[in-house]
Amino acid sequence: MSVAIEITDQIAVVTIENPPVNAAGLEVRQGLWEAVDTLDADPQVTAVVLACAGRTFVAGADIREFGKPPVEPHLPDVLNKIEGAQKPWVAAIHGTALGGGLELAMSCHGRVALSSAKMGLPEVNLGLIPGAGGTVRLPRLVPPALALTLAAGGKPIAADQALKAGLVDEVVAEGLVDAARTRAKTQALTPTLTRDIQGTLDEGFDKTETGILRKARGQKSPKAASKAIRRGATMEAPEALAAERAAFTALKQDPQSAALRHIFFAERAVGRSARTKVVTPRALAQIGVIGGGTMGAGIAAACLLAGLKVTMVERDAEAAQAGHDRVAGILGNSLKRGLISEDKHTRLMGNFLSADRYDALSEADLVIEAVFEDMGVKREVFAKLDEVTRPDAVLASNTSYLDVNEIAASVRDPSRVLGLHFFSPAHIMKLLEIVVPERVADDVLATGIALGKQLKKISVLAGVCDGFIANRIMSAYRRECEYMLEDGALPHQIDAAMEEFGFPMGIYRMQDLAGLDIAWAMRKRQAATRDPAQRYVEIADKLCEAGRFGQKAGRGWYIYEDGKPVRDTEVEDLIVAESARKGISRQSFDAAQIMERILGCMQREGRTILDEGIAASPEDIDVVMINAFGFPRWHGGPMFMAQAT
Ligand code: T1G
Ligand code: NAD
Repeated sequence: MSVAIEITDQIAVVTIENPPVNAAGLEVRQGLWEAVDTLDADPQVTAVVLACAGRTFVAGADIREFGKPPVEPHLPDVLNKIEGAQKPWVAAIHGTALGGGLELAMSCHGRVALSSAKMGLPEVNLGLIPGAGGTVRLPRLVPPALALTLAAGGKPIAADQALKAGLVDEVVAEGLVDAARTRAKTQALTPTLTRDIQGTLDEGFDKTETGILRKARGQKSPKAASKAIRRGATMEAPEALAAERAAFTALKQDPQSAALRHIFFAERAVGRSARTKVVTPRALAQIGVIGGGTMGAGIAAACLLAGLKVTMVERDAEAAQAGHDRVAGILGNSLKRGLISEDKHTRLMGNFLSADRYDALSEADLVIEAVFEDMGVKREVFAKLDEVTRPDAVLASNTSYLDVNEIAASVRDPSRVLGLHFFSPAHIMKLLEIVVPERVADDVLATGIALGKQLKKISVLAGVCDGFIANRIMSAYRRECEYMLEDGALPHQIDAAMEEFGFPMGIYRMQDLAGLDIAWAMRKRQAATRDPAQRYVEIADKLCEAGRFGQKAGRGWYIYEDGKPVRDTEVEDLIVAESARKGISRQSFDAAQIMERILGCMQREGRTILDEGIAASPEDIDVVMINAFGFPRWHGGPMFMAQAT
């Protein structure tokens, strides 16, 4: 770690080097504090450039320090010292200037950014608000509504947007430090805090705030950030700074921030295996995808968007064309939404081939099977792949529930088979369960992990069992909810309790959206081997027998009137009748009782999964539940909640 100073032509360049993201840890703060004194005292120095080594400008305060007592110099004090320096400081921004990093840049007197740079205030994603003057300096550089979007929305903006808004003074395509040196020579010594507010808290501000707070659901920090920006844009700077610090300190103690910091690090800790530390992954340039249905198309699109070449193989020419069109639709949508440029779209489609012959896979490095959820079909597909693919090609199944060991047994060399369980839609959902069969080779496992990284997924390793981690826990709490229906609750009460807890959608709305027939088919498949001693609720089967397959059928757990779910007395009468048929006297449930039973069930199943070695750590389970089913991040996950109580 270092804060180095190099002086040429009376301009000092202060360079922070604190890999991997130049977090503003204690040594960085000390180095900057001393640099201000040193350079103020040096008569040879007329101005200062603040730059960072490595891949990015300061990406924030060092989050790892938050659990410990704060040590001086505190970041706000360092930033005030820079702002009060006797010589102008110009920040040279590249990479991602985030949180305390952007606050640091705003305490400088000028800012130059590389055109590829991004900047933002993501503290709300950690349950915090900016704590080093960001909510007071920002409205003095950009219009308050944009300041609100940055501080309460938590998403970064690009350099050109920052330039337009006044957050940076100049954007260059290259020669960042030289441009900053040139600007420093004439930079005015105007402290940001003395600048005028860049606009009023007008109707646009209120509309922006309403939109952001609606999305916040149960999370506290967006509202706190909005209040802080209001103060920053209306109060005298000293009072606003003091209020910001108080609000930041309070949030840092709040359980929501502890939960969000837990999941921040958990998502970066998962997807690693001691077995793959010293092995080299196999090649990953040519991907094969078998099946161009919902998942196959999504997986193919995800691989194409990551720059990989993809050959899709379907049953026949017609299905191959249908699969091709699904992929073209996904990439066309990305183009329409401006996520990819025209020429990138052309290039990606040029990397894609859809065929109805398996020998099109003779050069594939890794093939992902996404055909019907039927062991017979999958075994046939793998037997064909065994014939046509290179012996070193990795073979993966996207199965949701089936035994990957059994699938691996369909090929001569099972060590090249693993599970890669994507979630729908596969090109959007970040979670990837990497299912580890008994005989998989270390470098095959490493190849699966490498693919997850290349697709920018959050990968979690799972052992082989029915449903791996996500669907196994989902099956458990789906059962628990059905027990509650028989015991006295109604679908809308359970959904309301889950949504009040912070889930984007209750379990019955979710089932209606996904379709009840998939789970029905699975229950019928499992019927023969179901433990007769286990309580079984027939309500969902009865809905399916009545053709109530969910929103696509216009009715499921709810009736759908112009797309909106409405309670259905027919369903509620059916539920009451089932309780009576089972001799259960129905009881009432409040939201707390409902969530207690759901969380308790998730935690019990999670502990069993850990005991069986299906998941490596409680963090793996929290990461899965948050990224597969929208478990509210600000609660940290079911296992985090269990250890917090
Ligand atoms: N502090 C400590 N470690 C950090 C860190 C941080 N701020 N940001 C990243 N890391 C680690 C991360 O754990 C991982 O470690 C490695 O760096 C690479 O990260 C006062 C109080 C910058 C966009 O919220 O968004 O400033 O796993 O895998 O995908 O108002 O990291 O390698 O051991 O994510 O290229 C505000 C959080 C803090 C930014 C890079 N700042 N970081 O993404 O790499 S609060 C943030 C990110 C604050 C002030 C307040 C991303 C990234 P390891 P990575 P990446
Ligand atoms: P789907 O029915 O939409 O697509 C399956 C495709 O496989 C069809 O296009 C079919 O033509 C093709 N196919 C069947 N037999 C084939 C063969 N022998 N060779 C080539 N192509 C063949 O199914 P889906 O929803 O995409 O699911 C595919 C797999 O992914 C299943 O194992 C499923 O459990 C799993 N999965 C599904 C989801 C989901 O939400 N749909 C999520 C995760 C995993």
